[in-house]
Amino acid sequence: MRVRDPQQNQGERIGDAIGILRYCEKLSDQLIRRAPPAWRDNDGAHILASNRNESAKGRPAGNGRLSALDRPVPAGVNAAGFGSDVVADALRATDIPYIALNPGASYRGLHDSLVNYLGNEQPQMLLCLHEESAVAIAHGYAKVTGRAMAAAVHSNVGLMHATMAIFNAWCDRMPIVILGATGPVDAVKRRPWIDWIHTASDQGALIRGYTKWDDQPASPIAAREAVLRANWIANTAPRGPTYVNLDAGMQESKLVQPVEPIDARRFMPPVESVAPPAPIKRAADLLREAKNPLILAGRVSRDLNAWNTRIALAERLGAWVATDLKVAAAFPTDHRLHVGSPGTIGIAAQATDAIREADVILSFDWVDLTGTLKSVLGPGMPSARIVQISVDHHLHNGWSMDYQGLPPVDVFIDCEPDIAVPALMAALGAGKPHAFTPVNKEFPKLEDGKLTVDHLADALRRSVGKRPTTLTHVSLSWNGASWPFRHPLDYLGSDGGGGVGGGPGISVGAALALMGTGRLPVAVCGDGDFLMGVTALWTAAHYRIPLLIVVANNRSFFNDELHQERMARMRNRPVENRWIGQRISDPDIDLAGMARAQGAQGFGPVTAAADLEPTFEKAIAAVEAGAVAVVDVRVEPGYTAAMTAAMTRKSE
Ligand SMILES: Cc1ncc(C[n+]2csc(CCOP(=O)(O)OP(=O)(O)O)c2C)c(N)n1
Ligand SMILES: [Mg+2]
Repeated sequence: MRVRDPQQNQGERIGDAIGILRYCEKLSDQLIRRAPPAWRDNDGAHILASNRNESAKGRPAGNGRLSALDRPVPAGVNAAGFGSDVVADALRATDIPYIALNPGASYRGLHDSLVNYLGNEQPQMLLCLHEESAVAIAHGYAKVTGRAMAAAVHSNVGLMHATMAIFNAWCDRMPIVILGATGPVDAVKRRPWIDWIHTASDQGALIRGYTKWDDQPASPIAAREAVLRANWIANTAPRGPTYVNLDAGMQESKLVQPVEPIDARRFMPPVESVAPPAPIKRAADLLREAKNPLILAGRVSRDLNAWNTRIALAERLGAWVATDLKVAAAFPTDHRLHVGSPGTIGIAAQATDAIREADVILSFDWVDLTGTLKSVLGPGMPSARIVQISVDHHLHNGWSMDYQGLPPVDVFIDCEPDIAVPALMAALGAGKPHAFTPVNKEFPKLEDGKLTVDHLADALRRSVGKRPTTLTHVSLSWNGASWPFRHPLDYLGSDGGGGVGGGPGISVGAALALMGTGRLPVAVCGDGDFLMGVTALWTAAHYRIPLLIVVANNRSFFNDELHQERMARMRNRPVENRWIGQRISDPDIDLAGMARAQGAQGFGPVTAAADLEPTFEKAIAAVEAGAVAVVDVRVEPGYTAAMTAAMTRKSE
């Protein structure tokens, strides 16, 4: 017998098993017959094309360079023999190329199936040093592809480690299929002590408030269905993480009879939503008459066509457009219609004016519409008519308030913005497009003799030059004015849930998805963020995933220094104590050394602005040669004025 090879055609596959084995093989054939076509082309167009509900072209598949790593010796297993083999087959049927994991005995059955039954291919394991980075990597992968990757975590404790990353992905509306496990549900089968502490009667309760769906299937057939459903639900808008908890007893049980084959595709039908015609017409009527329309461009896809249609709509309407660093690039930030520059917290002054003056506000699933309107207009009813395009309400639950305040809305369009925008264009009908040309927006002024985050950004931008670059993450100190976004993959948004420590893992996952696209993945992390998630680097180094991480190292959890300053001012206490319990110095941490220790290349600390460009150039060369590179830049503490003002507001 030969080990199954997912790349072989059905006809070529070996079928020398007999009897029951042959029957099981048929099942597996059904499940894996869709050997994914090459996902990538040279210019990366695969991820620019619509990446949902599409033909197999848009589907992610494994990367050739990675699949040469961690090869198992052939195990000679050709047929599903155990419960976990059926789960593995189902996972392969989803076309998910990778499963990021930290191991655990609770899923040793599945682990064996992935290695010795599937041959560690499709999905290929990505070993992680912490469950938080396993989930963050899947999160970052989804940010680029729009599709779920898998992550596997150990029972109870592994899931506990993973929770913050799951919450981040949930708030970011990113799909992930998470597989977990529990000690045998049947107490008779539990080993003393360890199986008991790692069994919970309702493990899913740990994460039910911030996952779309979870299940604990009791049989291999039920587990197969659960995996397919988890993938289907995670990838259907509004997207989010799902969780399947695999009973160790079920995984390790021998199949007593063959499992009936199914056509897995029929259990994951593409959910195609359409723009509702009546609200689209009402919105078009409002927008046609608007004197000062404003678009708040929030959660949208990485699709280039959709990006171009958004630009066409804004130009057709002559509408101002605001964007947000909490989410990925939604509109060219140096387009003349783009107001101000995007921020994570707080709105640029120009965007504030546009909100005040707007008579119609068109929201493309803006993350916090209520909060944004209130922060500018105060608590009263806004006089502008409001059109909200969103499917987010389908996800809201009573546990997490990440849905934000309930906005006043005049026309509600219940579909994704990508679908509504072309329909709006059609409903608006012919009209003279407003002729606008891109403008040169000013970059932040750099203060002599200092090394600030603006200096870092300026030198990084120059060093990157014309290379297509994806900012996979930015620090809280980042100034949106320092880096224009001109393409949907130029920026991937923030961590979603405000969970510090997500930056490195998310960036590794994004870099994985960008491999082979010709794009340079660059993360800018705060030192606090970097230190909390730093072991994600080892996974990138081991799997040869090129990535540049620049640490905006102010040697502090500086965000909270501002909060302590605020407290001190409000209470008339000494402001100079704000650093205590915040500063990460004495000793200063050797961040480049932490990178080198994990097989990455470390540069710095850079302490003079003049050294930035030469150092970045070396680091970029290393990344282009396939390395993970980290540059430690010692920046002065400080945030943008808008961010500082929004953060330190009086809260009574
Ligand atoms: C898991 C987690 N712990 C704590 C916080 C509170 N917090 C918000 S920002 C921040 C500081 C982050 O430090 P760093 O990444 O260095 O960015 P800086 O503010 O220094 O620019 C902290 C501790 C959080 N959001 N998430
Ligand atoms: Mg810091």
